[in-house]
Amino acid sequence: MIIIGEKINGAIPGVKMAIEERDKEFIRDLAVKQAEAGADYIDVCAGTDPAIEADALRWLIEIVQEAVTVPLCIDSPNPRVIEQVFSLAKRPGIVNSVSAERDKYDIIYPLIQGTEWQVIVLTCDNNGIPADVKDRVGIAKRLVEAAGQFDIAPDRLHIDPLVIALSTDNQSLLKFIEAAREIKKIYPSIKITSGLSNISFGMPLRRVVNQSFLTLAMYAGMDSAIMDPCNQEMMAALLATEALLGRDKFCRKFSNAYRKGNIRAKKQ
Ligand code: THG
Repeated sequence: MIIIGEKINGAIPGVKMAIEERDKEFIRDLAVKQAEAGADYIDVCAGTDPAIEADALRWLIEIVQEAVTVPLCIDSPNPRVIEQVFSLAKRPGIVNSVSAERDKYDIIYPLIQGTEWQVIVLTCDNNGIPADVKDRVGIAKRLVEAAGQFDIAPDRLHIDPLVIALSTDNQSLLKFIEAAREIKKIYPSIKITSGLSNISFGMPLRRVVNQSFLTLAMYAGMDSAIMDPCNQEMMAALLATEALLGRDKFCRKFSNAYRKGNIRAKKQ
């Protein structure tokens, strides 16, 4: 599993305040902790105020790169902002994200053409997330074909089929799985990604629901997750699932993470 650490996000109140106060230590600490916990990429999202977003993102990117060598996942709904900060990145990472809104991929695809950058592709358009699996697969196809025009191969794409809250659609996970399988059937080398917390919106015991989602989604072929790597129970579930799926020889990764104190369960 590819782990994209989600903790540096201006939507989280503590991070929002740290950005406003330009509290370097707070951000550095989040970068270091996520790297130590096993993040493969560090998501940086400044929040949505367009007036300050680019400046804040520049500041975040500099701090993260000073603190760790883990590559970035640059997270903004505004492709013009991504364009402005892109050249600051010292090593290829992931752009988060494009969707079927043409003005987005028209900017992002040329930006990463001829590089090793990857990109997250949301299967939504101006009308939002389609309820229907067929429509989501259709959007994915359109965006993969468009990427091909810029020599961006499917193995550089993470398709995010955008999970709807289970409390609004009781078929939500089943649709996610069906979309993932359909898309992988067409493009076997493509990656499927997802955030882990949308599924449980409006439910109690969200962590349990998120964890169960992770396990089932991994079994269905999810390759990467935008998640909190410092959540030791979630990481335990992730590594246990990897081992159970035969991807952890002699359960070495699981044992090492336990020894390092990176994973735990509430009660043994
Ligand atoms: N898909 C894509 N990008 C995304 C999302 C997605 N970016 C934003 C979001 N969804 C993922 N990021 C977050 C960031 C923080 C939290 C949830 C999603 C959050 N964090 C809690 C905190 O830090 O306080 C802790 C959560 C925990 O312990 O598990 O709530 O879906 N492409």
